Amino acid sequence: MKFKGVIFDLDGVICSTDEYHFLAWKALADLIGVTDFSREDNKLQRGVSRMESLEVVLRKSDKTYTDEQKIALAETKNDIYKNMLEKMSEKDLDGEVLSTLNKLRANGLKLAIGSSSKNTPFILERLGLGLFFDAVADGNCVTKSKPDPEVFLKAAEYLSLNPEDCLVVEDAVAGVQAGVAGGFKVAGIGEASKYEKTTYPIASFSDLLKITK
Ligand code: B16
Ligand code: MG
Repeated sequence: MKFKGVIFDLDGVICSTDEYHFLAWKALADLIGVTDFSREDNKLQRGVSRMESLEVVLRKSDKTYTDEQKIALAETKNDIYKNMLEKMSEKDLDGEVLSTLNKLRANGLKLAIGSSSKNTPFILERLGLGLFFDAVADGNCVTKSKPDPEVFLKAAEYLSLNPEDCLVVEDAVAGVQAGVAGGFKVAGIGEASKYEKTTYPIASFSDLLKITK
């Protein structure tokens, strides 16, 4: 067995909340008169913190905002996003993702989450995965966001495993950079499958079964 554990990013890997993030940022951009916020801009928000994501929007605005106003804008976006999350249920967990997670566990691997999101506990609960993972490291327990490796190093520590024994699974360039910086091998899906630093580009979530064998 090549690995003892797998650490999954959440948004864009376990579930499609990356789309909700985009829609909520787009709604906030419209509210403040930034009408050309695009999916290309959204790629720069993947994996990074909420406040760093806000800066991606504000770079497109000609107005300046105080720190207090920025916090209020981030809260407005998060309220829009949480409204979308509230409509989620176990039906939003892809069948291939669930069966692959169960097979990885049956193969003896420890499974963890390593996400920048402060909404991680709520999303996992909505998906029926509230008690599923052996460890959860998220935006609530780190001081530095991806591409810093802190969240993945915490997840490995919670699993009592060394980075070289864990595979990180990511959809974002910043997330792959975080994994590599922490000494992990990284499987990349979606956007991350096209990134040159990704160790194992994958087309489908179940490809993880081949990589970890
Ligand atoms: P929140 P991940 C990241 O989650 C998202 O990719 C990123 O777009 C978002 O800004 C960040 O979480 C913070 O999310 O506002 O919910 O705390 O991809 O690391 O699972
Ligand atoms: Mg992600």
